[in-house]
Amino acid sequence: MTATNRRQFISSAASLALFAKTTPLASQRNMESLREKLAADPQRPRYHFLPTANWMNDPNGPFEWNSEYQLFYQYNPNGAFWGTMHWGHARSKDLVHWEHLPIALAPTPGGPDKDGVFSGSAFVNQGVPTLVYTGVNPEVQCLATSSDIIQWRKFSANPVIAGPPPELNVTGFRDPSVWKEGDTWLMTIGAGFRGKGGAVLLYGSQDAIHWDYLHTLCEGPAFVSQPSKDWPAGDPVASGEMWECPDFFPLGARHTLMISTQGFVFYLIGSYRDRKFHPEVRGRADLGGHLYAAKSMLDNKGRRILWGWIREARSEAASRAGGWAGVMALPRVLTLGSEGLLGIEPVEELKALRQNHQRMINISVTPSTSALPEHVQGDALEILAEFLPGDAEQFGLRVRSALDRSEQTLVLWSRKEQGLYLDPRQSSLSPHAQRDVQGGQFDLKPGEPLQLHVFLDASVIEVFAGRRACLTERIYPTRADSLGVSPFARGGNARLLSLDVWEMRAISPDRLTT
Ligand code: DQQ
Repeated sequence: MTATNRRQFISSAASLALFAKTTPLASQRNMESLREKLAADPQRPRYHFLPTANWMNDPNGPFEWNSEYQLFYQYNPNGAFWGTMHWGHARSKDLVHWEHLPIALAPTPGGPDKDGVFSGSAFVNQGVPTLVYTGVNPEVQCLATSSDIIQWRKFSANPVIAGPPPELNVTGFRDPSVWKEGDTWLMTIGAGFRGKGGAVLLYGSQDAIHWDYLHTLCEGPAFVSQPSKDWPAGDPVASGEMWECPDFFPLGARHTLMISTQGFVFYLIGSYRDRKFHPEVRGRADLGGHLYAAKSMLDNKGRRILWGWIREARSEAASRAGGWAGVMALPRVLTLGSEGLLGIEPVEELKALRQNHQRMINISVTPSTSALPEHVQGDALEILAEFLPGDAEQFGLRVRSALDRSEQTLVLWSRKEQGLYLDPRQSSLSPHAQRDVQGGQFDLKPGEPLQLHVFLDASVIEVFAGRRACLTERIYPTRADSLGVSPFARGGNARLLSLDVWEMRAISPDRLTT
């Protein structure tokens, strides 16, 4: 038994013993059968973070404490559906392996968060780890502190902000984020105005308890004309009149604002003067259709790390039947990229999971190419591919492909659109799976190879392209042989300069169920 396995065994044995002592026999049996089901579920990722069971959505308050990454998340302990929002909690020494911790925050009956502990952030005030979050009905901002990072005590005078400035008439008032400038604490809160668009409200404080409204940090109209279909029409989030989970931070010599609205995550890069943000460029932080509520942190190595919630793209009935919903995206390092746009790459710590490397070079890819010289397959893979476009109209990788191609997913670049896409139309035979093509603009400069960095993990696919774009999606292949990887080209020939494939080790023996 390796040291890691031994540690995992001891910690799961200890939690089993505690579980056995404190839980009635009938629910122990239910839990054990759920645990077995989850551990054997082929759709459940093996190296992405996710809770032991049930529903997860937004990442909340990521920060480093005692050299450990603390990750909180919106969590419903009552099942694999949205509702009764709590803050789940986990920590990691390496951004890859996780230890589940007790629920950090739960609604307090009769309190300002009685109907849900919604999203927020973490900050350290005079050495004390502090969480700031939204209580709902009505939306108000609250604080909680901890002396051991595990037990969180809510501030006795919550809420610290009892509502938006009444004259503003906002569409929403949630998802606070706090930082310090000189002696002044600042807080952003997501909001918006009907008929105008989204907004980020800025508050200031000297003690992080008494807050004054200053002004809007930034406002803006809808980002896209076609929002995600998953938000009901008329909802201010769907129309872009409510910006959720604003995240504002310096990046290189500029400032960046991340916003979740209309079903997508957008970034704005610009300048910050007199406590006002002036955006100059903007883009999609992810070209897929299922990454949302992204939230960043600065780690001790000085890296700006982005977390995001990967939503399900299957029916609620399928999630409920599965017993779990929602996955945390792999941590991504943000940089100020060339031409002032966002640079985005997976953290290098993920390399620790690589095993069984295969490498192939210089392969001509034509419309009749259907396989690689070596057999490559898997549903937990890291793939690094570099293509020269040649004269192909479209080219890329076919993944999770069944032997008879009845299931397959395409990652492709299209010359006509100068775009990067994921085509999941044949990804699954299940009637419960959404299968919309997702993607967006991705220009290749003349002579520039397309670098695709793909992570496959059961129902998750994350594609990083050229260190400056990312596309995250969910796919639900049903067939046991839907594992194949091969290149393809249409309307001409491309060249696969190199292909590196690693199998990825699981981060726990039971798909993080322990
Ligand atoms: N999710 C939270 C809200 C936030 C939304 C509730 C974004 O605080 O606005 O679970 O996904």
